[in-house]
Amino acid sequence: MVDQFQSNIGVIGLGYVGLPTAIGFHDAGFNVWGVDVSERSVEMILRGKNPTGDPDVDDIVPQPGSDRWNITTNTGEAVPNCDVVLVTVPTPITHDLKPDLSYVSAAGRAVFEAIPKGSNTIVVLESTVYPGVTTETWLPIIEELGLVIGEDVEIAYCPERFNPGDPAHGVRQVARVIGCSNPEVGEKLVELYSKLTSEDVRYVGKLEVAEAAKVIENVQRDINIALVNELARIFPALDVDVEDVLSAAATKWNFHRYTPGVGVGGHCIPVDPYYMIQRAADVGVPAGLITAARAVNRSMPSHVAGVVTDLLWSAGVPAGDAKVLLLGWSYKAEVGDPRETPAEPLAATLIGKNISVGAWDPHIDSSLYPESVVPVDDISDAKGYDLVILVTAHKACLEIEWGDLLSKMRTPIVYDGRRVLDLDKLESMGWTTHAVGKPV
Ligand code: SAJ
Repeated sequence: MVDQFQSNIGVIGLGYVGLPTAIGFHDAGFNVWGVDVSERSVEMILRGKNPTGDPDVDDIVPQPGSDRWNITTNTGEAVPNCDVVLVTVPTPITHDLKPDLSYVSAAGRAVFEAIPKGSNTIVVLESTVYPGVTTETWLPIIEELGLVIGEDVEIAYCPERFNPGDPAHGVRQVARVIGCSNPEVGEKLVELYSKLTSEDVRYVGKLEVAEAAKVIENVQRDINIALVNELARIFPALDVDVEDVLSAAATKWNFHRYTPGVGVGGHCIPVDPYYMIQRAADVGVPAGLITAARAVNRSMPSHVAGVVTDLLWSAGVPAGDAKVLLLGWSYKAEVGDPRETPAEPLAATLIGKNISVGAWDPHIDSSLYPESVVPVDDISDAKGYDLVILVTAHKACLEIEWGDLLSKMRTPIVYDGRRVLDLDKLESMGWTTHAVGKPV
């Protein structure tokens, strides 16, 4: 039975993390108050529909009728009903690659303004930030509103660890860490989150420890991917396929296998390192490795565009007349999410070289493509292309009718930007094949 103290949970922000979190607590027996600024999202959720791009959420949205499922655009209506409020709002970066904390600040203010005096409501930030953000952003608002920590409100940090498009790592299957200056509150939150996930949940001390843990999880991933991307540029020059080298190295028990690609996209991996870089800069400590890894990963789309351009010229395709088709636009397989997708700079670089670019991605609505990209709604309509780049390893991309596409190509060149295609099989069909990290 759910602990009476913590039976009312608020979730602010019902996106790819907040909605599954709200559903998870609802399924665990809690009264849930979900809030989102988007009328469209609220309306869809109230109809039992999934407004996020993650297909894993499609069939778990509670159907209308549950009296424990309250969805609204009004934070002020929801918060007074809640013992604990979780904030799962975006933490993007600005155009000059600085952390954008405006959503954290706005959501915090809306929550704190609605907290009843004396309720000691626990407010937990889940969004990815850098160490110090929760207190630096929220304490001034709490003080301005005359709220007292320990009487009216407590704040804590519990990073979301959710892997879109990966049903094995949903909110109910991932370990969690909780940071809070008040150990008693920390332990209460351990008890609460232990009702959401079957994995390990632990109190790790002050907020900054939990904030830092989350950021470095993604920094480490970005650096690891940058290593294989850098090797994917070195080994072809040595006439060696990087994938052969990585597979050989991966026979060692503690070699972590990553895969080179056309780039690193999404709202986590290419974003979070900038939070760490910013924080290091704030305290005057160099973050050279983290910065260099970002530069390597950000350079991949233009690197691939350069290789592809050379392939077109050496195949005799006249400059200014070439047509390239991108298979996949989303940043990651099996999700429909264009945020920070490497497809965008890849297409822009090719178009900048007077190459016409078409894109086909069954997970992405054509309205999301940039103006300069020609949407291909049905892959069987793709004809007259000189080169196809596999950008996103969607199952649908791997399973297209490669023979049919081949028959419609002007020049039958395929470039595997994710190292997932059976290049020998494609060669046997008549394709000329190339791939990231493979000698030309
Ligand atoms: N990528 C590569 N090579 C790799 C792995 C990924 O190029 O070996 C690219 C992907 O194509 C994609 C980008 O990196 O463009 C990010 O891929 P990702 O698998 O890391 O996917 P994300 O961004 O959804 O990361 C999520 C994150 N989860 C949370 O933030 C809760 C991240 O922390 C997880 O580590 C990651 O899932 C995961 O474990 O898969």
